[in-house]
Amino acid sequence: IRVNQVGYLPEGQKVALISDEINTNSFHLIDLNTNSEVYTSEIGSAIKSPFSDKMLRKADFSAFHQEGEYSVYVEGLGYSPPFAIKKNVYEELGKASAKAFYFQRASTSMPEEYAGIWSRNLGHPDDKVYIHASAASGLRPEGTVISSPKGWYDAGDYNKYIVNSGITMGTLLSLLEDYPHLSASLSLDIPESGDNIPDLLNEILWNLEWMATMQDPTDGGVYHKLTTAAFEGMVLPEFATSKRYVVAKGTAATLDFAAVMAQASRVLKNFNAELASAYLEASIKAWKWAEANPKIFYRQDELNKKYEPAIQTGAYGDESLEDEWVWAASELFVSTQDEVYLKYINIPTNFNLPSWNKVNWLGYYTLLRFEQESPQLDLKLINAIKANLLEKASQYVKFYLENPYLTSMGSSIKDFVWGSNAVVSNQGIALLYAYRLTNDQNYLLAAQGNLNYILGINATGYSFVTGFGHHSPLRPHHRLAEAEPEKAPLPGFLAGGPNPGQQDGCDYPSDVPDESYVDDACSYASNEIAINWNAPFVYLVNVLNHISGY
Ligand code: 9MR
Repeated sequence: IRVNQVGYLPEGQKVALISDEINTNSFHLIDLNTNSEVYTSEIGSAIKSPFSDKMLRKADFSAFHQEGEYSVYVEGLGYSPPFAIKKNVYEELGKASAKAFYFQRASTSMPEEYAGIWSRNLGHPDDKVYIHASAASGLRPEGTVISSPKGWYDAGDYNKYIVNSGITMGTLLSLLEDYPHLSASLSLDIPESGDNIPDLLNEILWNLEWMATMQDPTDGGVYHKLTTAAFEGMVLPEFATSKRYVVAKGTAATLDFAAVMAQASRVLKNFNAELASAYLEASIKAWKWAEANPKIFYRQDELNKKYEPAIQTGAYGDESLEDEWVWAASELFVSTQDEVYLKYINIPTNFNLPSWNKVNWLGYYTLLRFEQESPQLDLKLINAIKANLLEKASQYVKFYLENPYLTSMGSSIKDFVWGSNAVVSNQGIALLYAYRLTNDQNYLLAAQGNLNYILGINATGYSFVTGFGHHSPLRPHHRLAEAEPEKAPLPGFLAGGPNPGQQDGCDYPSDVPDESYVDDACSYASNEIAINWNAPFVYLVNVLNHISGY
């Protein structure tokens, strides 16, 4: 019996999913505090799972509104995991998913006051980072030492990658721009809490300050990543002391940097005007470097043939950069109102979901957000953005209504990629934009369906966020967690999710796409955590909590 293991809003839609292994036709809602039955109803007819032979049936208890702790009981099957029905039921989860970024901070100790049982000593000061042979240029020959502190660890590993910081920052900054009140009220209990800057922005600044150091001040180009040569062991940061390098500058990293800095300059304007203008300047400088160097791809294997030491960490290589141009140009256009950027923003002919290597729609979302303030924008462009977004969102709704898991996830088999939980989260964001455009409740319901999927109504039965739900990941591929296996995993982190690619070669319980998940630290392809997966989840869960917070 699959339920949203965190819970349901009193007035919201409430559905559980039941596997058709039994003949029983009714289900019962059990109040776990009084151990009594409070509601009973019929189970719906069986629908086949799109990916396996499983037959699934709906148990709808939307008509029940009483707050409390419950379980769904079906004779012959037993009890579902427990869940709550409660106002603001996603509030703690929303905070924890944002607080997860604090836990990912490099270059700091983590006192108990903010980190609880996950307190730790300082690691990765990154005040002595080496210019790798692949990055040598001008005033910075190979071996030059630079300082590049702060930033977030990318994922389960301890490296800091500009390309992946790009989409992560774009997503979080967009949450600040789309829902300023929500963002201002999100209290994260971090060292900066209580100053006059929203906690979420303070958290973002930790990574922004690092990103700023990744630009070569002489020419404006941006280093692709800051990394050790090989991945570190499963140890705490203070013991992960291998030499760290910045490697080759690249066009993708530089354009992503330009986009983030331009967007950050808008968000920061009201809080720190000086920093805002410095970041806008950095953005323009990066843009100019990219214009002069439009095809510098990060090709790790080729670089490894030429330079030492060989770099074995995450490549984030991307050779199709039209989308990066669109994103950077959109952010720069909105921040500067300079029409020179417009010619880089092509009219979209379809919608593609944001991912670390496909970022054009981050730009289009921004243009939509600033439609009113930007009369220079071609109406054809704006209309195409809206039409393509709504077309895709309607397809998501259609699939959500038809498939037994009641989510847009899986409308394409390609949804189940490495980091599929970022896919379901980003689909949720697209649905929320469609809802903002049209006020059509169906988009909102489908977005909620995606949250339900993440929190338990999926083929694996896991709630994919550490620390939330009765059956959630205990062994994520996360060095901070694996270094101290006696502790519960750090909370608020979204696992990568089902991935039939199974590139890690671990022992998976199933090869079926939506079941290809294993809660084992071995499984970096299905059970790693990553900043670009948490960011869209932070957006989805906090916005749903905010707009349906009855
Ligand atoms: O999220 C990335 C995924 O799309 C790629 O297929 C995969 C292999 O290149 O890499 C993933 O990113 C990892 C990065 O390379 C290193 N840090 C951990 C990231 C999440 O697994």
